[in-house]
Amino acid sequence: MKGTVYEAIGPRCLVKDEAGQMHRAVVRGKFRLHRFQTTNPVAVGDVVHFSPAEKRRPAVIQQIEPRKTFLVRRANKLSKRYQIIAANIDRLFILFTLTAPPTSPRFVDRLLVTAEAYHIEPFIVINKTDLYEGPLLARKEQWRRLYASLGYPVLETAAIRNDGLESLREAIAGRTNLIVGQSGAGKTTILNALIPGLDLPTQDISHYTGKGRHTTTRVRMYDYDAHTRIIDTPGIRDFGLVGFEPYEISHFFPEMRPYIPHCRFNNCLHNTEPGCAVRAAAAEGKIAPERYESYLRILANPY
Ligand SMILES: Nc1nc2c(ncn2[C@@H]2O[C@H](COP(=O)(O)OP(=O)(O)O)[C@@H](O)[C@H]2O)c(=O)[nH]1
Ligand SMILES: [Mg+2]
Ligand SMILES: [Zn+2]
Repeated sequence: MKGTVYEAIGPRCLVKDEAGQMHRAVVRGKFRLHRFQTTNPVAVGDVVHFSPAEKRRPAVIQQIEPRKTFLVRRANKLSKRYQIIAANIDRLFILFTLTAPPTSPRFVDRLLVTAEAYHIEPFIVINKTDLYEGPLLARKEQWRRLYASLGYPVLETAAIRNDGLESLREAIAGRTNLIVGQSGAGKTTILNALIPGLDLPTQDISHYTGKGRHTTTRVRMYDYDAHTRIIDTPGIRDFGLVGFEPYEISHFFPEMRPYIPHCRFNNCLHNTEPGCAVRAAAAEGKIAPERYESYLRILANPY
């Protein structure tokens, strides 16, 4: 039988078959799908082939289809192994708030780069628009213009008042979507507003402890409608860039691409190299200083 993984904890997972029936299933043996080592054999979003349960035996996963896209993070700080967080994601919705809490633009850029690297379509969702007045409203406009100028769709929502949800509904339709944002940005509020009856508790525990980055988290996929799915990643703040060389990172900044061929060295890191066209463009204001700053930080620390 064929199905899609909705929840995965180690080798155990919940699989929905093509008729909509849920199955508890286990993975036996090893599947190697990537150049790097992974800690989890199956991930939410995986398309799998399995043999159905028999008497006392659970369903067994026999094959995992190659992942069209995936997101990873390092299993822990020192590890060379990686955890696949979710697979076959079409769109990444990055929540951005200017207050309560202010979202770090570095965080947003890291996620945009990850989306570019793994061929997932990113959307910026500016949430809590009900709170923006005066200088905050002006800053919100600046960020909106910057992200739009890079070619990213920007949506604006006040999830608490159900404002702007229509454009969000249109953007998720027919796809597998993942919503990510800093703790407190309104991820859960948006999920609850989109899916009536879901009733997830708002305010992550991680919000209070400041932890939760590498703690056990339950990634779970929810059906929005028959063709649309939303993946929740509670406690996961950001993802790692795995499988890329340092000189490749600038290619994930769309505004840098036109300048890269004009650098003196073709493996230029756009840092201190002489004859760097990207650094020159940043100095001339053709690349936003905030974005160049994010680039240097990601270069120094890709995780
Ligand atoms: N003012 C305002 N508050 C919001 C909005 N969306 C969410 N919140 C509040 O922000 C807090 C954190 O929301 P939550 O959904 O738990 O954030 P999460 O940590 O990203 O899942 C809660 O108190 C929500 O009621 C919004 O659009 N406007
Ligand atoms: Mg939450
Ligand atoms: Zn350069």
